[in-house]
Amino acid sequence: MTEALFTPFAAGAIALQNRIVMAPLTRNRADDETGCVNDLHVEYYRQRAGAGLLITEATQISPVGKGYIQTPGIHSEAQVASWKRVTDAVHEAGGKIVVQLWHVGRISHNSLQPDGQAPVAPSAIAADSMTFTQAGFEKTSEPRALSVEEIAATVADFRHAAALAIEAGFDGVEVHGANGYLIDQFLKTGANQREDDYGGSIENRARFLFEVLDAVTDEIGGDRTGLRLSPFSPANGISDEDPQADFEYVVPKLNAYGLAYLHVVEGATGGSRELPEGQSFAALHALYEGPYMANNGYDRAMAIEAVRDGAADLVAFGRPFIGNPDLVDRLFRDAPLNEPDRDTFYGGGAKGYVDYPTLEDETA
Ligand code: 8OZ
Repeated sequence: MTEALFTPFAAGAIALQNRIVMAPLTRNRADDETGCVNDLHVEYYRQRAGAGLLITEATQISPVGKGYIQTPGIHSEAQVASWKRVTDAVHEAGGKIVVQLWHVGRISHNSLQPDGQAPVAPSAIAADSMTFTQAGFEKTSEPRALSVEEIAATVADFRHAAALAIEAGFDGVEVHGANGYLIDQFLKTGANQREDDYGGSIENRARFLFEVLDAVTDEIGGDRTGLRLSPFSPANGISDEDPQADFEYVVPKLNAYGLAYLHVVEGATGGSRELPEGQSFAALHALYEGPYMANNGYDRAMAIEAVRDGAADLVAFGRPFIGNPDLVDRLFRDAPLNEPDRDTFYGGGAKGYVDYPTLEDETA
C-alpha cells in the first residue's frame, strides 16, 4: 500500500504530486546589490523539484524588508526576470513552487537598510537577536516604529510582491508570518507596544496580518496563498504573553480566506517540539478547516504517521532537503539520507548547495 504521504494533494489551486514540501531555507547566495537569483538557484531548485511543493527561501518584498546579506527580493523587474528562470526550470522538471514573501521588520541592521536608516517595526524595541551583515554576525539594530501611513504602504508592498510573484511564474506565494519577523512582531506582545489600532488587544495586533492577507488574496486568490505561522517559537527574540489565546483568535479567522495551506512551525523553530502546559498546536489545528502543513523536526516515520492519521495534510522538511535533492525518492524507498554540511548553510557558492548526490549518482 502506498502511504498517503506519497500521494497527490490539492493545496488550493496548486496540484501537488505528493505531500512532501521543501521548507523555506535561507541560503544567502543571491546578488547583494540587486537581490537577483542566479544560475546556482536555478540548479538548486530544479534538483529538488521532486517535492510536492517547493517553498523558496524567504524573499524580501521591499528594500526595507531586508535583514541579511545576499537574500533575494521580489520587488523589482530584474528580480522577476531572475526568478522566472527558476520557476521555468522547476515546472519543466514537473514541480510546483511558491515564493515566501518576507519583511524582516526589526531583524535587520542599519547597514542593510536603504541610506543606512534604522529598520522598521511595530514599536521601537530592539530584538535580542543577531543577523549577518557585510561585517559578519552582528546584533540587530534598534528599529523605529512604523507610522499608520507606512503600515498601509507595507501592505501595498506585500500586494505588489504577490503580483510580481505571479508574473515571475510562481504557482503562488507563502506569506511569512513566523519566526519573529514583521508580521510576527505585530502579533506578539514582546515586540508590539503600540497604542493605536495595531496594538493592544489581539484583535488589534492581528490587524496587520489580516490586512496583508486581504491584499495578497485579493491580488492573486486565496487558493494561491499560503501562510506560515510559528505561534510558540521564540525565534529571533520574539515573545508573547499568551500565544495560545492569541492564535485561538487568529486561526479560525483564517478559514474565511480559503488559503492554499496554513504552514505551522510546531514548537521552537528548528528546535524542540515540546510545549509548556496549556500550549498545543494540535488544538490550533482543530480550529482550522483548510489544508494544514506541519513543520519542525519531522522524520520519515513521523511524516508518514502524521499524514496517515490526519494530523497533517502536508509535511515540510528543511535541513533534509539541503543534503538530499532527491529527498522524496529517498523517503519513498526508505533509503539513507546524506547529512547536510552546516558550514555551507549560509553564503558561499556551489559547494554544499548544488553538489549533494542523488541515489542515482551514488550508484552510477
Ligand atoms: C535562518 C537564517 C536567516 C533567516 C527564518 C528566514 O527563520 C529565516 C531565516 C533562517 O524564517
